[in-house]
Amino acid sequence: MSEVVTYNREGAIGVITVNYPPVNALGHAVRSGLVAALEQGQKDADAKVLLLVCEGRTFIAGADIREFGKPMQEPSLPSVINQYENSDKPVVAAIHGTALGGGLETALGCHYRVALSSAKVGLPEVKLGLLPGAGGTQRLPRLAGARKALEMITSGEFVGAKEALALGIVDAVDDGSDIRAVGLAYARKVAEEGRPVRRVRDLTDKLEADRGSDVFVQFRAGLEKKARGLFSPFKCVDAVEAAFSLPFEEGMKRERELFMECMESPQRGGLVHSFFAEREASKVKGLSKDTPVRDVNSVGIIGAGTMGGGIAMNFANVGIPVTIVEVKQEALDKGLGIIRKNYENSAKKGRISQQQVEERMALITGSLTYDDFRDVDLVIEAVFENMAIKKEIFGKLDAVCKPGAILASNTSTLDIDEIASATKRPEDVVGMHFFSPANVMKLLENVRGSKTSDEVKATVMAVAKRIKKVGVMVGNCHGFVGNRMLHKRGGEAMSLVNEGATPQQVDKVLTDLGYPMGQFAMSDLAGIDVGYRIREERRNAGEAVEPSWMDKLAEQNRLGQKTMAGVYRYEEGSRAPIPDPEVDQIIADFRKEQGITPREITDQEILERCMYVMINEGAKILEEGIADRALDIDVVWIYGYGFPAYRGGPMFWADQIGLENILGTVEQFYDDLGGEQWKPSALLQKLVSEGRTFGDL
Ligand code: 3H9
Repeated sequence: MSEVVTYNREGAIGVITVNYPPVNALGHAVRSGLVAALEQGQKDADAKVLLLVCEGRTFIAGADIREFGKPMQEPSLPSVINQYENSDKPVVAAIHGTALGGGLETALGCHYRVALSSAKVGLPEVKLGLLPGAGGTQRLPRLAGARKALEMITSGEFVGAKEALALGIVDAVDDGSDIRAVGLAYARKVAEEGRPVRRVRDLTDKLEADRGSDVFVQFRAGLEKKARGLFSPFKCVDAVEAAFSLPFEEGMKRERELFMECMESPQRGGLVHSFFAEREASKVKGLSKDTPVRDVNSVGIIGAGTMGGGIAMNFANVGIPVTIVEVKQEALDKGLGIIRKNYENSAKKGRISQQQVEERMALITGSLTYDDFRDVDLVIEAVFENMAIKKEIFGKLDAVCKPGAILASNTSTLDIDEIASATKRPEDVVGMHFFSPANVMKLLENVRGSKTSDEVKATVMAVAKRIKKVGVMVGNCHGFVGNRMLHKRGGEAMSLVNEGATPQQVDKVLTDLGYPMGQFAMSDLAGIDVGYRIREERRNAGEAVEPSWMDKLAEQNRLGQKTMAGVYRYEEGSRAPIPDPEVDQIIADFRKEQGITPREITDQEILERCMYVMINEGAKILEEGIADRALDIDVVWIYGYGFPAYRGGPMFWADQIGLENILGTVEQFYDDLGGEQWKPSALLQKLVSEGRTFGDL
């Protein structure tokens, strides 16, 4: 008998227990154990009803993702589930935690389902570039109808037990907490009432009701917008449609074919990498699991601007009180007003209730004095990028804050060590770099200074989790990981236009790759003055910074979306960038002024210059230990800049292109164009000479 699946009998109930931490995933041992335990239950003459239940924190959370891409070992999951459905003794699945993917499919193969009210169910395969491949696309519509099945399968979102009950996905919900007891009680009821086996595959009423409806056409049309560039959501619709157009067995075959197409798609590889990268990133290299974590039960924020306000919302959203300090009452009132407006908008969209708006607002207090930071556990400074001001602020914080308070800066570029030097407690100083809009973007780039203590590092990573962000720990350098790479891409994009490309051409290459917006649309969003100020500062510091047509935009007060004109122009009430002939003229004049004869630039050159410059910089970032692993860089780009998760992040993408190809092109650009950014990274050269990849590091 398998150790991970056991069989025992309790009265008339044969109990099949899965115990495969952490999430009871359906690895080979579990699949074969399930078959063996079922056989035992079938043979056990005293077992009238069988119960499938799991130990630990959850019911089966899906197929074992670590087995993907390896040869499949029998028994396959569809065949295991088939055997459960074919059982002539009723089988009850008792669900706690999350029944996901293959886990929910296993439960759907059972004849009855009972769930704790705290449980959730879902088919999240689409988030891994797959579709439910063990009958989910055929059985779920038989219980929940076409629309709900399509919604769940194409979005991958979970539904709570009560909703699952209303939809017919589970048969009973129990408020108890002991799943074994709840399952046994339900199974006894099934036995006592002599309920028959009820096979989902034989149910037809929901199929009849939806057959011939235009719901599939509607869904495909909706996905054209929502799932741009993605492969598997469309295959999910095809598979669900097969439940309506084909008999069960044929539908299962169709599901299998479509599942295999998804399995072989490169998007599956990228999305699975992203899944594990996100989880690995939370484990900081060199930081012991047992590192103590400080309590963070109150937070102070300096600055009620866009960043400060957005940061405050993250804490209020999870019930942590926040004090925001501003210099002037007017700025404070304005900032608090914007926060309220954001919450009210969420309430209007039905995302939160009006009561939640009030509860969250009640957690946010405005103040004009640092004295109110006396008792807070964490302060985050979010004022504009100026070292002298930041140092002055940190000096004041050092004087006011209690011992053990964490002093964090939301700087996106500046030296954390220099900021820390303004205090007598550099071990408590750390960077917490949020991405705009801070209440929406998932990334939290935590920056360690040279003296930041392990306890503080562990705490800010824990804070990220608590406020539902994806935390990545990075080292201290200009721009850290994300902006350091972005600045290289920005410089290259600007030069490409100097040389002959149009901004729209550059942006299109990037959006075709899967970014939600291109470099220049992003500059308009962030403000053209931001980059201009940085270039001016560098020029004033004596650096040789190329002149640019973008300087001209700033000088003409074309500052981006906020002035309705930047690289593009904008119309009232819309954020859609519109190409502007005035900008074409500015660019043409600039080229003339600089004596540049524009040349034809191919999309391939744009792709290589914008992306390879980032990869080369990413390799330097790894070389210098600013990022610990290539996957940390991937996570920064996926969650901070919308790099398409289905491409796995820029470093994973580079491995797919082939590092040898990339190095060859980087060397060529270094010869042709020069510039520090094209100097090949020593790590990239080393990996190529050893035939290794970033993923091997
Ligand atoms: C599928 O089922 C295909 C079928 O339709 C067809 C087959 C033919 N496998 O997220 P956490 C690990 S596709 C292997 O930190 P939480 C995870 O890596 C699958 N490992 O915890 C981590 O490991 P570590 C459909 C898995 O409480 C640990 O478990 N299912 C799997 O925040 C804890 O994870 C899904 O897509 C897995 N399936 O969230 C569900 N799942 O400790 C994916 C987790 O070494 N999983 N691990 O870092 C989740 O959504 C969340 O993990 C879950 C728990 C909600 C379950």
